[in-house]
Amino acid sequence: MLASRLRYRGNASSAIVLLLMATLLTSGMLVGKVKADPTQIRVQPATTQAILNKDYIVYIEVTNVADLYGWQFDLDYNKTVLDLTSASIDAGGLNTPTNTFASLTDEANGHLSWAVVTRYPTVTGITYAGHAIFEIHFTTIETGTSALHLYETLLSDSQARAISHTAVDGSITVGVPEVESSNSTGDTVNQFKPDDKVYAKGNRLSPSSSYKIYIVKDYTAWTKGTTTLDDLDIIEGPIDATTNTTGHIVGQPIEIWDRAEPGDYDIFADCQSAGTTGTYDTYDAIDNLDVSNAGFFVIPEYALGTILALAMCFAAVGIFWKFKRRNHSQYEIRANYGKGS
Ligand SMILES: [Ca+2]
Ligand SMILES: [Ca+2]
Repeated sequence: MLASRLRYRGNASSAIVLLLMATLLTSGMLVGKVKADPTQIRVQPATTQAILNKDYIVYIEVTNVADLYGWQFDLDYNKTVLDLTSASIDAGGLNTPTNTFASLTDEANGHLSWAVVTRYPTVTGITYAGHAIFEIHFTTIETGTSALHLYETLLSDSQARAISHTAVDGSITVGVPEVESSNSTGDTVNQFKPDDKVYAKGNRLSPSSSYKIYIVKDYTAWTKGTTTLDDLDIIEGPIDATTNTTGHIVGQPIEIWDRAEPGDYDIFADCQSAGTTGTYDTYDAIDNLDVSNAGFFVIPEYALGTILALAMCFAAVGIFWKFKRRNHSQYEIRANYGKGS
């Protein structure tokens, strides 16, 4: 009796829930909440932090699409930053067989234009949450940012109707190669004492490459493509170094000077695997701006003592003036108060 009543009540609550759901569905409340993700044609990954002289792949991806029968896009990239090495259709983005109607790769203008459609009428459209339809391989050849701009995009269904979508651009940013003075544990140091050992570490250098590293007297006119070893007063080097796949110096920090001498210096890392050897160019790194327009300096201890003494003198003078001004203003207040009464 109790069991059947419970069952009855259970059935009743189920019925109520169903009724509520039906009401919500017809009123559009539930339907409204289950928002379909937008259909996109997009660059993936959207942003890439890159180093010079390395290969990168970006995909053109279509997301949340139903009955996709054909696609089309144009893409612009910066040809001074990126060298296009290949462009190809990815399998699985459309039902096969397919016809390719446009396959333009215009490297002179940094431009791609492709259009592909499933071959009528043998197969139908394809539905998926996300799939790469295309892949592009670039080699990075200059520092800076290249937009990857998608436009003239078209997605169509098996009835030859346009599928509403948004196009999402991407970009590749190529960082500037760096070399930096450091101590033996790799901490950046820009001020050394005579006889100190000077070390160097690198970042975003051309990967899997050989470099020659020089310590030169502080040079203030570094100009890419113009400055050569002839312009520089070489103090130490060349020190041979190699880089790993991520653009760091193998075994860094590496010792570049076993006994530092007083002076202001720059570090020049000249890539031997790309660019022009002996000339400062985009594949090279310089350390030249950390302190007083030099990459590092070596200062005798007596000079350090002088600087400290001078700093203390200035501090003492500052305190004296502050004290004097405060006394003066107190005197003025007293004087004014005296006048007022
Ligand atoms: Ca060079
Ligand atoms: Ca430095």
